[in-house]
Parts: sequence; C-alpha cells; structure tokens
Amino acid sequence: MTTRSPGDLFAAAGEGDRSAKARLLSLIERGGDAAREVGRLAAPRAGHAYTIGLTGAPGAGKSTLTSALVSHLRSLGDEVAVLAVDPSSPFTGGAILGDRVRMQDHATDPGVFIRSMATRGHLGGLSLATPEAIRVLDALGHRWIVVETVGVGQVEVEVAGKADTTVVVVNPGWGDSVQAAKAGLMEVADVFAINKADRPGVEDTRRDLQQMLELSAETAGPGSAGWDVPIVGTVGTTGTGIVELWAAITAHREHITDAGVLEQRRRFRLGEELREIVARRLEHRARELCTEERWEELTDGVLSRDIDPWSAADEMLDPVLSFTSGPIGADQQDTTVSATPAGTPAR
Ligand SMILES: Nc1nc2c(ncn2[C@@H]2O[C@H](COP(=O)(O)OP(=O)(O)OP(=O)(O)O)[C@@H](O)[C@H]2O)c(=O)[nH]1
Ligand SMILES: [Mg+2]
Repeated sequence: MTTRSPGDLFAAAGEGDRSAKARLLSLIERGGDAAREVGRLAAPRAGHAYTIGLTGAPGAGKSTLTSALVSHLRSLGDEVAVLAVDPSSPFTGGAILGDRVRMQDHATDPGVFIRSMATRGHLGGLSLATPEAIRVLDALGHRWIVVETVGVGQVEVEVAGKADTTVVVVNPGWGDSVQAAKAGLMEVADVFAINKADRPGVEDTRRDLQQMLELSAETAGPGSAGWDVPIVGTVGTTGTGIVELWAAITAHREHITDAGVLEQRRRFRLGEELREIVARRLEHRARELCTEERWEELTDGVLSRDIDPWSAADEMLDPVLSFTSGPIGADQQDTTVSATPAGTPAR
C-alpha cells in the first residue's frame, strides 16, 4: 500500500476520491500522531455540517431508519454521509456486515458515503474519535451527517447526545420506553421514533414516553427550552412515517437555530471535547514521565492505605506539573492569536 500523507489524502478526498476519504477515517480510528494531523487539517475547513444522531437499543431499527432517511434525503436532492459508530466490534476498515446489507441500496450512489467506525484501543476512544470523524466529513463538504450509535453504555449515550438533533429509536411494547429511560436516553432525545409501528402497542408506548417526558421536563437543562419533543411512529422497512420523522428533525433544527441554542450546544460540546483532550494528554504525559514501577507502587500504596489517592495522583503528576511556567493567558491579552487562520472564511 502506498502511504499518502494526511495532506495528500485531504486533497484527494476533496476531489471525490472515496478511498482517500475512507483512509482519513481509518487514521482517526487508529489515533495517534496521524489522527492529530488529520484533525488539524480538518478543523479550519469544518463548521458547515448538520449532524443527526440516531440511537436506541440494539435491533431497534436504527440502520433501517437511517437507510430510509438517506433515501428520503436523496429524493430531495441532498447528499448525505452516514457514520455508524460501533463500539464493540474490532477494526473493520469499512462497513460491518449488517449495515452493509441494510445500506446496500445506497452502496453505488455517489451522493451517499457510509462508513462504520470502531475504536477499540484508541486513546480517548469513541468520545474523541467520533467528533473528529464528523469534522473530517464536515471539512470534506458533507452538509448532512447521520451518526448511528447503539444506546447502551454511558459513553455511547454521551456520544449519541452530541449530535445537533438526536433521534431516539424505541419499539412498541411494554417496557421499551422504560429501558430507554434507564439508559439515560430521555435526556438526549430531541425526537422520538417509535419504529416497528407495524406491531401492536404503539399508542401505549407513545403514552409512556409522553409521561416520562413530562416528568423529565421538570429537570431539563437549558438547551431544551421551549421544545416539545415530538414522538413519530415509523416503519423503517417500508418507509412509513419517514416524511414525518424528517419534518420533526428539520423543525427541531429550525427551533434550535432560531433560539440560538445550536451555537450554545456546539460550544458546550467543544468545551467538553477540549477538557477530555487535556485530561487524556495529561495522563499520557504523566505515564511517560512516571515509571511503570512507580505507578504500580503508588497504586499498591493506595490499596494498602499507606498513601491517599490524592497524594498518589500528585506524585504521578509531579513530573508533568513541575514543567509548567506559570498561568497561561492571564498576562497575554495583547498577544491573543486569532483562531481563524488567514484565508479561512468566518463562520
Ligand atoms: N417489523 C419491522 N421490522 C423492522 C422495522 N425496522 C427494522 N426492522 C427489522 O429489525 C431488525 C433490526 O434492524 P436494524 O436496522 O439492523 O436495527 P439496528 O438498531 O440498526 O440494530 P443494531 O445496529 O444491531 O443495534 C432487522 O431485521 C430489520 O429488518 C420495522 O419498522 N418493522
Ligand atoms: Mg445498526
């Protein structure tokens, strides 16, 4: 395999080379210096895409619904990228089998880009790789990016909640909405899809969701102000309800755009991402500078109560922190650097 630099890959992908695009996402998946280089190239070009997250229990019909949404968007003449985040499977270097089957209809459509992503072993994992992959797709000109994540596990739900509009997919039947609530999906839902609405129990599920939404509205955070979460019945396999689902998504988009919530959400998300990068890099550096034996010794010390966790952490961090040269930013107002490189249009 020829090794092209991230810069070359970006140029090629920008001209429609799909293998270059796939390669960029592989670099993100793998992490490390190359991923960082890709991230640096993507950031100034990104900021124009709208992300739609689909999440829910395994088998709820997320991929089927995604495929139906893609068909709908294509019928409107729009292009779309799909990122299927798969936390459990090992590296696949492309589509996982189930999605390949369900997304088959779109496989040869140049207006659709589909990619599965697994991040086992990646430092920072899903929570850092997903926004990075989205930024790459955004930088390459995709305006609609659909992200499918399975809604189990704290990290997965967090990732799911980071889309601009998050659709939570449930199924009819007793208990499914309760499961969704337990998984923390009530908090991230901007739209509910009761998929498999060809089965009985849709109205019961709608009522359950409605009740839970009313309860959680009392504790809802800012971002949700004035938005009544719509509940749409869908049959992913036939496309029934897809027009309504898309209408609910675009209504939410308009609502948060008009209310200024979109910018607020994006800033919050970036703040979280930055915090995570700083934490990961600190840990990484601390592990480089503190010997493995000392790290283990301190861990044993905490176990035997010879040292408390805070003092142990201080010692682990000491070689990192002793390099600091004083507070950053406090006395540097005059030298503030613009975050926008020359030649990049303001967003
Ligand atoms: N009856 C019925 N079956 C559906 C519907 N939507 C999806 N299915 C079926 O449900 C099964 C799971 O669908 P997927 O789209 O793979 O579900 P998923 O949520 O992406 O699953 P994972 O990615 O494995 O978590 C498939 O056999 C689909 O054909 C629907 O509206 N009605
Ligand atoms: Mg799926």
